[in-house]
Amino acid sequence: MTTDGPLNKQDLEQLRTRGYVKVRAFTAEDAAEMESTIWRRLEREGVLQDDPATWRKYPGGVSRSVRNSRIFREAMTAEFAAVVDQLLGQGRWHPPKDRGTVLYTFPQQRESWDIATDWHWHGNPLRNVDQLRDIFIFCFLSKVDPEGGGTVLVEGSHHVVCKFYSELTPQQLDLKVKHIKQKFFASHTWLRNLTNKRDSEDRRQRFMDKSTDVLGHPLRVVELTGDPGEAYVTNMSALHSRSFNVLNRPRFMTAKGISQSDAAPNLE
Ligand SMILES: O=C(O)CCC(=O)C(=O)O
Repeated sequence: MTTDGPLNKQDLEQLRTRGYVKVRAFTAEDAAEMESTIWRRLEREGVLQDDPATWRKYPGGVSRSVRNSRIFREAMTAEFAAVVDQLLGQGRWHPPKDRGTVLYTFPQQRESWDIATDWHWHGNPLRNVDQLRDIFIFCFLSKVDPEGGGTVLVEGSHHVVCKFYSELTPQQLDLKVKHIKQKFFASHTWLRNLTNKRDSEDRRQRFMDKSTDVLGHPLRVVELTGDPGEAYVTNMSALHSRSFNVLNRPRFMTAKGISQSDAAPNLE
């Protein structure tokens, strides 16, 4: 990671301490075209943009077909590529072959917005213990306002996940990831409550309105919100979860991991 690039010192410090930073990944026009591509796919399933009565998730998902479209393979600003160069090193990452999994949530009938309980991280946190090697990108295709279904993320959690992993014995590291995750969430009351489906009282106040010290790091849930084409570059070891959409328009985002390659850079 270098200060030579679009991210300034403050951005880099935020990514290091909190685990996320906002950048622009697509132009607003490309984001709109990506959203239209998703609607065209949904319309084949009878889910019509102009008719909220048809807005329901269909079991097949949309990712596979839209990811093959030109816009999903090509959209990326030069600034975004420069950000990834800055973080992972020029020549040390391959531009992904598409822009990732489509995340969409239609408005949900709920009394109020709340913090979900199914949290996870991606990849192998041991790779990110001493330096950032894996990033996970959340992009906004539609405008996503608070309580509009934007992914939620635990600020600071990459430190705790990486610390937990680095203290596991070789035998524990051999366990299935599912079991390691169970062990992790059982390791502190705050994490246990965050993921407890029966925990329902004042979750926003306890998990979002203030930080709590968990294993030496201040943790807090933040909601990712933004405008079409904006994106959060996050540490892949940061805890995140789907969220609820209690507004009246669908949320469309994409998620994609990018990893630093182990091979030496080829800058020719
Ligand atoms: O739907 C969401 O916002 C959550 C996405 C997510 O957890 C993931 O892509 O790993």
